[in-house]
Amino acid sequence: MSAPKTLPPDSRIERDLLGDFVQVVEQAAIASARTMGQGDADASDQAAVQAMRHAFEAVEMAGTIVIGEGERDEAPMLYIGEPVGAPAPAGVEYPKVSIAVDPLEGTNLCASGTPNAMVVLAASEPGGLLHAPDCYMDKIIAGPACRDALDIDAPVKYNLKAIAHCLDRQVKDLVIMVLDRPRHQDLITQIRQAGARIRLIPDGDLSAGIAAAVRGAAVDAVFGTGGAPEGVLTAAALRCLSGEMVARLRVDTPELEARVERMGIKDPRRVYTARDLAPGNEIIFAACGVTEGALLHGVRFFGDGCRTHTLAMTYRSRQVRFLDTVHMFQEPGRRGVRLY
Ligand code: VTB
Repeated sequence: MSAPKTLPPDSRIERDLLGDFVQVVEQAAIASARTMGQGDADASDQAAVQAMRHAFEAVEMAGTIVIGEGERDEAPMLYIGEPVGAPAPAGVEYPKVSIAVDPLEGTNLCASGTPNAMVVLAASEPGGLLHAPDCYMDKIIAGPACRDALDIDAPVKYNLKAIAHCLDRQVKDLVIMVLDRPRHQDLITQIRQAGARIRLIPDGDLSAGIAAAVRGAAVDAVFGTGGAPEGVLTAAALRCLSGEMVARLRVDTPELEARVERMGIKDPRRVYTARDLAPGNEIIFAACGVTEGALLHGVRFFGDGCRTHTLAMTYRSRQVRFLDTVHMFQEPGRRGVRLY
């Protein structure tokens, strides 16, 4: 009988770390949910960042933040390049992990108690997530049926027809999600003229992108310009869901051009697919709802505990889990679990 093969640490990411990352997003969601509706977006963000940073300390990994709260000089915690994870005992090698976080996607949504705020994390082996600059990104996102059908340089009408064709529908039946921003006025007009239906969202093109890749979520595609870091996180989720995405950085100032070059991006006009943005062989994507949403429930407190709703997905092992968890704040045995 041959000896059992030991996988190298970097190919054990999905197997060993999924449960830990679920805890990380849940702790951040619980902390930020306590600030819901208080009208202070910064305080909501800070609560999520601190809880996430704290929860990372218990994870047995040699993690590095590749997408986070900003550059080192502008963010004290979860800055780009920050090492995270528990210190390894002598002689033990923890897996090296690249981590992209959006500790509170939709800070304004949380601060105003509006749907769809969530905590998001993606992880991969080193090199598995693009180090995207904090700039805008043009994006078109759709579900697995639209494989290779999207063209970011084509007219809006063309892409809508292609999506309708892939989904075996008519353009007038499509629902397109667009961030409600003045920069999208022309895009909105073009979608309307083509005859498709639109859902305008105040924030959160990340959760919209995930919804577009999930059947039955009542959205067929996301069009428009949103954050590039959110774009990489969306791509990590789409790899797990086999969704489609085409995207391009919006590099429109000389300063940004210089920054993008410094980050090692050779062609700032490059068209990226989900695989280009999140090329990892091992990918974990975890998101926990903060406020109630279309994809995930928000955090519900009940005095001696709370209940969270988390989406946890892996790429290589092809698993999509929705986790409904009761967290008890009391010591064990003091009170029972109430499932409501
Ligand atoms: C989007 C959206 C985010 O930022 O990426 C957006 O998904 C882009 O920035 O929820 P603007 O607000 O400047 O349009 C958020 O709204 C916030 O991170």
